Amino acid sequence: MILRDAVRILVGNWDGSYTVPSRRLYPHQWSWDSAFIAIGNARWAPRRARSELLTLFGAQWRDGRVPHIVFNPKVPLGAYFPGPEFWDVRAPSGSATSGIVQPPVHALAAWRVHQAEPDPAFLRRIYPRLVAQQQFLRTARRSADGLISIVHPWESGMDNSPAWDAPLAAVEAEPSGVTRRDLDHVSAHERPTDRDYERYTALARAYRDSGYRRPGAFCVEDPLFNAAYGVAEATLAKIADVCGGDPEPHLREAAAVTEAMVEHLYDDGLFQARDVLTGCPIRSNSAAGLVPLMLPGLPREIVNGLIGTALDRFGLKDGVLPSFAPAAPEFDAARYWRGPSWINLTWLVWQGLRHRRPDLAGPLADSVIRAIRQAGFREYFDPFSLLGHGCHDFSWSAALLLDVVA
Ligand code: 2M8
Repeated sequence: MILRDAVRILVGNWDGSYTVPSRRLYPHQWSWDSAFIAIGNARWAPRRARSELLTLFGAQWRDGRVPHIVFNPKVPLGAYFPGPEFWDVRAPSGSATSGIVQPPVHALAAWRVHQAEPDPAFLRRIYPRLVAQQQFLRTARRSADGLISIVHPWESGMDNSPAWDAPLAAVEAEPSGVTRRDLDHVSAHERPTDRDYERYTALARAYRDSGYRRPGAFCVEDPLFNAAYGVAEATLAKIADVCGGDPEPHLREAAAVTEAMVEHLYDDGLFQARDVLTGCPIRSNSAAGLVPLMLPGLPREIVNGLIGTALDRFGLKDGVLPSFAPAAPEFDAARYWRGPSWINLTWLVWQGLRHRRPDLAGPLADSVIRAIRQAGFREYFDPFSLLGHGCHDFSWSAALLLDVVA
């Protein structure tokens, strides 16, 4: 029944060649959502999964960047803020897009789609695009330490994570020009604040006005984003193998970023973000710091440190994984990325645990099923009561359930 409902939601959110995250709140195509959705669709409709990824990469820019939103021209202007008129840019395909990116989990998605239904032609088509996506990050965003930076909280995918409070405080808010549409659909206490939005808008505008070249007052190295980048390289090695390419450079790059992360971002049981503008670590209790568990070459003592933290600070054994450690003062069980449990974040950590600690991975997968059984396919969940928050019929919650139970 629950599986039938998951498929029903994905069918309802399908737009002909890709899936919207949610009909009303997010009526366009989002980058990392499409990767998670493809992973789930691979379980019952691999053709759709391939289409999902190829449609997204159809809007790739010449410099290799994969925009975080591809706008649907049929959706009325003003239905989502900030919309195409704000970003004011088009991909070579002609699609209106945003100008920022999201965590590069797409190589992993492409590989999972291929595993579900082997299709070397699909892999050969998408491989050069995935390589270009990584190349953009190396060219435009890599520091001397070998880490990739993000220039907007939206690029982290965990928009209002408390990890961004300090770097965001340095950004001048821009009260004018913010027309929030999210509050038409979800109550204010479950979303970022107006102040957050004023800063998001100011940052996006500054980046846009530089031709999407120069970061504004926010530039950080995020452990989730860098882990996704490293996992992408490790996965590209497998894809290169099938496509007759050379896996070696990808393996070297995966090892290099893993080493840089261990050296510069790991601190006392958790990976932390670092502020590129001040050079200072951003110490927080974000579950983003557990996602590097996915990296295949992570040293054993670091794996053990992360697992200890997941158990002690995040209550891994007791139930669903919160996005922020509950004992921390910034924790908020209902407000978006400041504490609630998210299925995609849980899935990423689950991937990291599956082969290392099946005894912990199993209950984590069960917690996804439990949350959805109790609250439905909500966008996020109170990690204690499992009360559902955010929008209903959320695509990646449905998609990743299908993967977790497969
Ligand atoms: C949320 O972000 C968008 C901006 O990109 C928003 O709040 O309007 C985040 O949860 C992000 O991770 C996600 O990709 C997006 C669509 O589901 O929504």
